[in-house]
Amino acid sequence: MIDDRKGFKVTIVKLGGSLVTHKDRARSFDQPALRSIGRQLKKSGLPSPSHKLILVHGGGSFGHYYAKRFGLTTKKGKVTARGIAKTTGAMLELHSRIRNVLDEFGINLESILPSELIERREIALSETGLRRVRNAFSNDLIPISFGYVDVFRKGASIVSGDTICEAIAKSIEVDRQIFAMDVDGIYPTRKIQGPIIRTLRNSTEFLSEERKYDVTGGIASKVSLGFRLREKGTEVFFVNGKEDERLLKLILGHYDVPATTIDRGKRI
Ligand code: IP8
Repeated sequence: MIDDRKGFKVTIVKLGGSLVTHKDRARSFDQPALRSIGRQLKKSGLPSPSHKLILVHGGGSFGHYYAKRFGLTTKKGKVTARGIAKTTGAMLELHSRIRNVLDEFGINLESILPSELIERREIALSETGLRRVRNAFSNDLIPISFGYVDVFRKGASIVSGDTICEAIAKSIEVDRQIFAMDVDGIYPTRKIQGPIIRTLRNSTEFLSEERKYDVTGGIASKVSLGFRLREKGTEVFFVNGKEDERLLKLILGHYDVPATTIDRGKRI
């Protein structure tokens, strides 16, 4: 941990691809969902001197659509130049659409390209990444990054926004990680119906549901990540980002909202 900050809390909000896009329709941006996020972030009044926010977004039907179409996965593999260009282009387009909506709410973002932010081999922030985050904080900006395509000497792979969250949490003490989704939390069955699990005690007590265009592991890998973060002391929540200011309340530390959390003190 190369962390010399203190005196303020850090909350990461991961805007899931299922929230910011219609995941089952290629390149379909969910404007109303983003407006709801914009309203809630604005109302939070963050960043403040005592509480900083970091945003990370996923690929949804932008990045994942092209990744699937051109055979890019989280494993390094040979892919066509066209596949890399289309997938990266779709992520940049989604990123700029997200920026535009949040900007309408007066939210001041500092985009940090994932390739500048993380140290590829270690799942940690690079020196540049750490400096960029600190500088954003000290200028009252909200750093925002996203899942991306990592291009190697030969081949490429997909790096999930979740991995970026993990990298941040390795280098900066993160107090709270909120996964904002299009459903109310984690469900015990594949049906995504009925009551959610309010507190997850182990990473296998639910059945995951894979969506049509998801190449980075869906909810199962998100839950395992949640447990790894919880082990480090980060409070973890899975919440519906569109509903009744639930995200806002969690950001402000009011935990009495429908959401799934991970039990403190339990092991994976
Ligand atoms: O939706 C994936 O990010 P995620 C990014 O956070 C791409 O897993 C390029 C598909």
